[in-house]
Amino acid sequence: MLKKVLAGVTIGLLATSLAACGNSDTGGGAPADDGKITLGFSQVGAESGWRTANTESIKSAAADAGITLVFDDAQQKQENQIKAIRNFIAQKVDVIAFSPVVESGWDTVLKEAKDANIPVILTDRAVDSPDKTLYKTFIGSDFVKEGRVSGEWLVEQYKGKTGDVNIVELQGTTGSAPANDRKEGFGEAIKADPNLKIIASQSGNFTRAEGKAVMEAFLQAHSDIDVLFAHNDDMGLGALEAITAAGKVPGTDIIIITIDAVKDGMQALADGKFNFIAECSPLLGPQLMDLVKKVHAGETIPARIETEETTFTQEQAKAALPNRKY
Ligand code: GYE
Repeated sequence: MLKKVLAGVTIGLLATSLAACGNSDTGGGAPADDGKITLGFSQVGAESGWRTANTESIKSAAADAGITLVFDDAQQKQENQIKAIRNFIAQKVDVIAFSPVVESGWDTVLKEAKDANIPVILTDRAVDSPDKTLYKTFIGSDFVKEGRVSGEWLVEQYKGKTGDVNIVELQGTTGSAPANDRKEGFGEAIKADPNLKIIASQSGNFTRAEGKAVMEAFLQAHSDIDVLFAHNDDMGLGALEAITAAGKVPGTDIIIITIDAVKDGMQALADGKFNFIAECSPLLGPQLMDLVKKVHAGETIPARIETEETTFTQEQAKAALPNRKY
């Protein structure tokens, strides 16, 4: 029985290699496929305006580039992302890209992709794997810089003034690269003025609902909040509701700094409710598709590709708002 099966397998293999020979004679070379690249993309979720714009950018850029996209929404759960990546490996996609919800815990699944010879591109968020050969490149923002420019702006506002400045911080998703890095950059920058003190810091998971709930708790615990630093616009927008409900005027009684610069955030800034936004661009799709093609063709690419970004004051937001696409 076993012999028969083995014989069958051998014949099957022979037939395949003969077919492959035939292909190369006609200039085809590789095993038959439709010539299209299939990209498996595991998205974090749909937690913010930034994320929605990022998903749209990736989907439309894939369509424009003629790349077949297998898209998975992990709903902010690492276990879902690991499952999605394993599915991509089983489906034998050509390239895997993903935006890791948190930084740690990826080595095993990335090793599986590497063993299957499927290149991986990190999009938007980084991983802390010491083995840099587990992925081809990282494309996204310098989150430390975003935190730093936010802190530097604040230091400027209080230059020459005396008295404590009480800051509350709404952190992004616990353990995510943008939360870790923005906290670090901001914390470093405000060291320049010893009056600036973070009196409370908690995660609002990058969502409006959690931003609002955590800000309510901050306001109940502290009557003397001067500044809110929110790691994204959405948490800042949620916090606006809590601040207004507490009888305070956002942008005046409490200075508000956020990150992203999505349309709703820019509107709040132009309306005087926010005071400063550090931009983080979600429009990574076209660049990602370009990299997918290069990686698939075996071309060497830079290990890290950073997005160019700016910052906005209230006046700059008013000027930029009419042309804001997302
Ligand atoms: O700032 C936030 C989103 O990873 C840069 O994730 C991204 C962040 C973005 O939920 O709004």
